[in-house]
Amino acid sequence: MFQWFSGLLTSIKEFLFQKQMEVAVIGLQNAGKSTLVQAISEGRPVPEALLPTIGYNVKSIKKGGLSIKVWDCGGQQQLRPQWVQYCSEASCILYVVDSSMLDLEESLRELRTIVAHPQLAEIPLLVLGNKNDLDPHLSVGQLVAQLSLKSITGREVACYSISAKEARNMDSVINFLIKHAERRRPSANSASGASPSTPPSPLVTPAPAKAPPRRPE
Ligand SMILES: Nc1nc2c(ncn2[C@@H]2O[C@H](COP(=O)(O)OP(=O)(O)O)[C@@H](O)[C@H]2O)c(=O)[nH]1
Ligand SMILES: [Mg+2]
Repeated sequence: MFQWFSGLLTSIKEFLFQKQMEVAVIGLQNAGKSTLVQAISEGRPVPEALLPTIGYNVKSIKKGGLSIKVWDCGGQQQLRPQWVQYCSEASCILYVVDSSMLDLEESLRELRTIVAHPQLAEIPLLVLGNKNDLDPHLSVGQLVAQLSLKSITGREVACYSISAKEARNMDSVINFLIKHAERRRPSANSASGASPSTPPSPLVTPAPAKAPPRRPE
């Protein structure tokens, strides 16, 4: 009886106080997005390779008082135009890069398209240089330079070096998510709805007042 009651209390507490957020994980195919989602979810290394993501996967992850709905998007070229729909309601965007691939030209091109999209203005961006267990790999400084991250303004941008496979640096990723859990989604913003701490950006235009299109079903 007591167990049942305390279980009920926990459920009510979670329902009332649990913070909710949505996160979009994007990046080229093979960057390690699905492995990252698994590493965040399970908090331990992911030794086995996962099947390629066809379309997208959605996963709900609970971390302490935070409930995270993660959109793991396919990275193949024909799927990339859909990224914007998954990102448009996210509290933050995780952009995963294979840092053992020393040429980031294609990744840079796709990142530029995403950050220039008016619907995604202001959404915090975390760039993750994955596969840092492989040598050689690009350091955070090299990723910042090659992806021109300092030129992205009007939103918070961070860059970490990780290994999803070995679950390295997952705490930093989770802390970034926790920090942005309460951010209002762009669809809830007014046309000029920048938060006071984010200055208007010369690169991105404000989100339009109309509601963004829904994700593909
Ligand atoms: N060495 C290494 N391999 C990784 C890492 N993360 C993912 N991989 C491998 O990269 C391949 C693609 O991973 P996957 O998560 O499916 O990539 P996605 O296409 O971006 O979802 C798989 O063989 C993974 O095992 C990592 O941190 N280090
Ligand atoms: Mg995948």
